[in-house]
Amino acid sequence: MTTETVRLDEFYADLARADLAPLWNITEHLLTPQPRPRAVPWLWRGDVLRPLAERAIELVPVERGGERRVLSLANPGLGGRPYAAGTLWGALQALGPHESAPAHRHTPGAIRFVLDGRGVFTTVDGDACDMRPGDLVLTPGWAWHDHTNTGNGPMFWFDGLDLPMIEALDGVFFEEYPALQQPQQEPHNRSETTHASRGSRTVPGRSERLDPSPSPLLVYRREDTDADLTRLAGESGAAHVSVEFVNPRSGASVLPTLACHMHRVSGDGTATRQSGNQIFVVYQGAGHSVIAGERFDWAPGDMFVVPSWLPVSHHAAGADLFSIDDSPVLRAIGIFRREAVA
Ligand code: 1HN
Repeated sequence: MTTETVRLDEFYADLARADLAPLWNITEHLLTPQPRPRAVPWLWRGDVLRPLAERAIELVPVERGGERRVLSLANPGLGGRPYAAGTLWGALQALGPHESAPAHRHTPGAIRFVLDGRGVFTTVDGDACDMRPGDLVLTPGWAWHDHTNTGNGPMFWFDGLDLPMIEALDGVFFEEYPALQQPQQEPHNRSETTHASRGSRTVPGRSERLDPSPSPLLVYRREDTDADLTRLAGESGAAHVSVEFVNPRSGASVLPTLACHMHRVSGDGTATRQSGNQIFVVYQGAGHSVIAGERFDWAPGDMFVVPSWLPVSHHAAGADLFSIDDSPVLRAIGIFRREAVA
């Protein structure tokens, strides 16, 4: 060996001993020309999810410790982690008749999009928010929350959380409420009474505003969303119309980390891509989406993931899709990109 090689070998050994990694030898791709999400495009069928959630109701109680009866969407690209995408948690939650899920709070923020059933309310910092199919209910980060099913049937909803982002920031805190349930204020739906009429609940397309505070309005009703989409589709005549649910006070996304949209697809949509991840939940109607050239057929109750920067287009004769994405975080740091793809 030449002295040069010996000196170099010694140098690399000394670097490793000093817990240093020379950038010129790092083989994993750090600065990729474009996002390279490890999560893959994936669809979970409602007719697979639902019977499994029903079996969970029969077999698994909702208790302290487990806290929730939740089937998390585990993206096959993420090596067994319980995340739908690198930055997003998505899941189906089930609550049986006369059950409650214990009160707790955590720094990750959550949204619920109700799929089926009646009789559940989620109490958020004392405000009991009644849940009906098609409603969006918020539990902002660090708000106490518990779910109560007063009905005679099971209830099912989609849970979306920013948990993977908060975990990446090493910012997860969790606390149990001292009792199983919080006291509930009467009447229910106080946030709605106070805030629903004080500003718009949705905006066409996507909000450009930013707000570090979550929306004080905690419930967005299906009837209002439906009316907004119907009006927008009538005015624009477009095949695909979308509204974003917004904070009526600031016009920003509902949570500082998560944007929620409802899309009405009638016809063939055009392909777009955006930085950051998206989860879609089919509320009504059947159709299909093409993600990076791969076709995913869907029906009500299906959930699918569009990882960062992959082109997606939606196609249906008439369908409503709910979605969450992490765009408020990318926008807050000035790196959000969205474009049409030919
Ligand atoms: C959580 O608290 C809920 O409150 C749902 O319903 C899903 C997933 C991960 C961590 C906490 C809920 C969750 C969660």
